[in-house]
Amino acid sequence: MLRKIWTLLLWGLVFYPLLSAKFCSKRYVNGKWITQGDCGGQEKKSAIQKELQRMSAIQKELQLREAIEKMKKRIVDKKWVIFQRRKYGNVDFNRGWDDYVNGFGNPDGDFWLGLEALHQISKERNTELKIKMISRNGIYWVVKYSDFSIGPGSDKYRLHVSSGYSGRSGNSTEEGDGLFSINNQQFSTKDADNDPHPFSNCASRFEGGWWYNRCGTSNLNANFNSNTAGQMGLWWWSASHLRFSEMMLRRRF
Ligand SMILES: [Ca+2]
Repeated sequence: MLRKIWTLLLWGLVFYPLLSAKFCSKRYVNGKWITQGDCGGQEKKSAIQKELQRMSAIQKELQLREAIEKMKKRIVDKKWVIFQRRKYGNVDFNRGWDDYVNGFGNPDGDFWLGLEALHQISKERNTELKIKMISRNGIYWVVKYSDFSIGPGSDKYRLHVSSGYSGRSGNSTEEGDGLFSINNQQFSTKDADNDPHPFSNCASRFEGGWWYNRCGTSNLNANFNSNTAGQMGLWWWSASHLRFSEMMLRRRF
């Protein structure tokens, strides 16, 4: 009999925490959270989860800062500095203003360097722009603007490109000055509509921050994986659903 009681007690010790954890619940009563059961395990788990997310965000931030430092050196050395890449489609570009200002993504993969860094690098107005693209049909082409700079945050990082545009693809669909209609426009994101379209927030409509007009002739920050009817994915002039883009700048003198 005594042995049976001991056995029951032992099983109780094993199962009680499991059962009570299983029945952990929280209710909001009269302005307070009431906890029922043992929620300690779950809280600990979510704290660890949060800490891991924080560490991963810090790591990404450091990678980006490191990339910016390297790029500053490349700028001094008059080498090309890549500031935007779309290749894998695994980074979300449908982001808010702060992300576009500070940069996001992985500098070895898909990323956006950040508007503030772009402004700092180009503010002396002696930088040129080159963009490499691959269409959905696999056609590769390059466009160049001999003058490229980004205005300050107080002017919403306005785009300035020269008229000295040159393209090279050998295909009329891709040929075209994709920045023509958005030159001298401010930057817009889904939460900061600075485009002149009176009825639309172009950044929300095309799922990515960009310099828009009404709405424009290009967007290399649009939804890479878009296959919704009416959406064009990454587009340049009359070519839509591009499979690759790399935007880069270089000091001219
Ligand atoms: Ca608008």
